[in-house]
Amino acid sequence: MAQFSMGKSFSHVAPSKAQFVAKGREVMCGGRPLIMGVVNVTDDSFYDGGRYADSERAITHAIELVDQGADILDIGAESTRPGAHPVREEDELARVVPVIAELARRVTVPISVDTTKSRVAQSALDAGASIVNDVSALRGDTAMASVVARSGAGVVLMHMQGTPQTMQAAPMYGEVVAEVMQFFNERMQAAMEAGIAKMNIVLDPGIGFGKLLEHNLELLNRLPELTMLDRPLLVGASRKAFIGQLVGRSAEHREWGTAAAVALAVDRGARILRVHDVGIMADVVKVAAAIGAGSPSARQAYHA
Ligand code: HH2
Repeated sequence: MAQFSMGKSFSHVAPSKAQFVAKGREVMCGGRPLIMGVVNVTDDSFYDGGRYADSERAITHAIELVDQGADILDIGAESTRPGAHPVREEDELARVVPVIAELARRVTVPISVDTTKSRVAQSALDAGASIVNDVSALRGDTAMASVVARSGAGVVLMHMQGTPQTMQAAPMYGEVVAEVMQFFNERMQAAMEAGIAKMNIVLDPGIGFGKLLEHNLELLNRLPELTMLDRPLLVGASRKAFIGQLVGRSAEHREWGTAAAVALAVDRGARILRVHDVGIMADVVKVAAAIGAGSPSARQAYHA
């Protein structure tokens, strides 16, 4: 059994009222946490690889997710699962841009592109996306920061130790929460120096990205400490391997484990939940957020 160095217990977290803006549109400012629905236009994603690799199916699925309650759609064409093979830029463009262009005509929710490549991000933004979800936090492509800055897009800066090819080989931290916090500080600074406004930034501890079970649990447990930077926190725990390690089930059967992670992440201050199962998790978020809003300090912030 792993030894967990769980953090201190926390007093209830008041919902953040940090504003998140993408291409001039307010995506969030207080209120209940948002659901980001995952659409993988890939054949090798760890859970749904191959299901929506075809653009028609990806579009239909994305529209279903909006009907089920997605507040944001996250469209990606390159798997980041441990050991995934990089996708060539031309292939990523060909998969993701037509899907985003069609969705931009058919849905009103903000569209995010899950990519580390600046040309893919630029084309996705031109096609109607308004958020760049960059799991490399602007480190993968030197032109990414200026693409985001010029467009005024929202950007997700995610923590990852290593790269998807290497990250699960031997993740190591002295103090995982402090290291993620320091990373957030550095990447926010770099983003702002490149001309990205603070209100365009969302931070993400990168559950499963170069982390062992105990690191993922400690980050989720101590999420309130990561809210100190006054930026909305995104958490992507959906069906990930750490849940499988706890419940002994394949990715197909991790929805209940995901529900527990989503509920507790909401209670600890997560503001955007990136999930595959939008319908179920929308209910989980509503109930968890409403219970959280029952404490006096939270109620004040929630209803302000
Ligand atoms: N997780 C995945 C992909 N992108 N982006 C952010 N910001 N946070 C995450 O936790 C995150 C992410 C992995 O999930 P999925 O997209 O379903 O799998 P794959 O990378 O295999 O396509």
